[in-house]
Amino acid sequence: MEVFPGAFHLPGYLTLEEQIALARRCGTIGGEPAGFYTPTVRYGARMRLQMVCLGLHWNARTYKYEKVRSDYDGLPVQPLPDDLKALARRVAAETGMEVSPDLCILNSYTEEGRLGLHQDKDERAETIAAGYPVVSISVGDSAKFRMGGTRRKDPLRTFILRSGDAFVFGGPSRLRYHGVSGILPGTAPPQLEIQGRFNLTFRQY
Ligand code: MD6
Ligand code: FE
Repeated sequence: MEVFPGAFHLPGYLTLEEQIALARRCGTIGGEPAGFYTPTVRYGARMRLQMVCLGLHWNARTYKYEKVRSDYDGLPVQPLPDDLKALARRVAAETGMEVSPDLCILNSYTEEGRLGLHQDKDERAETIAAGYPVVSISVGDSAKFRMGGTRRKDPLRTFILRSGDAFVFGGPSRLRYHGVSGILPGTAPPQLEIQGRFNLTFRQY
C-alpha cells in the first residue's frame, strides 16, 4: 500500500518460514567478528541499537561509507550476499521501482531500542536524486515507525512495522525524515525464538 507518493508499506511480505530463516541469518551475521556493535555518533552519543553493515560500512562519525570499520575496529566490512540483494530487488519490483543494492545496514533493537528522526542521505547524490529506493525488511518484535516530510518539523505519521513487513521508500519520498520511536516487546512470532527486532535496509550507494 502506498502511504506517500513513492513510499510503500508491504505488510506480511515474508512468510513465517522466511522470517525464521532471516532472523537466524541476522543472528549469524551479527555474531561474526565484524558483527554487531553500538555506533557512537559525531557528538559522542551512543546509538540505542546495535548495527552491522554489509557491502559498505556506514561510519557513524563521518556519515560516510567505507570498506573498513574505521570508526570502530578497523575490520573489513562483511560482503552483501547475493540472495539478500535479490530479495531487496524483488521487494522494490513489487512496488514498481528498481534498485541495485550494494549495501545493507542491519540494525538490532532490544525492547529499549530507538532510532532518532533522520534522513537517509549518505548515499551518492546521483542515487538519491534519481529516487532509487531504500528497501527495509523487519523481523521480530513490532516497531513504531514514524515518517514525516523533508523538513524535520513536518508532521509525522506512525506506522507499526511488524515481523515480515517490508517498507520501500524512493522517488519523491526518498528524503523524508523517519525514525523508530519504540519497540513493542513480546510481539515477535514465538516461532522465531527471538526477543527484539532486526531491521535490514538495502541501499544503492
Ligand atoms: C528501522 N529504518 O526500521 C530503521 N531507513 O529500524 C530506517 O531508518 C529506514 O526503515 C530508510 C528506509 C527504510 C527504513
Ligand atoms: Fe533510515
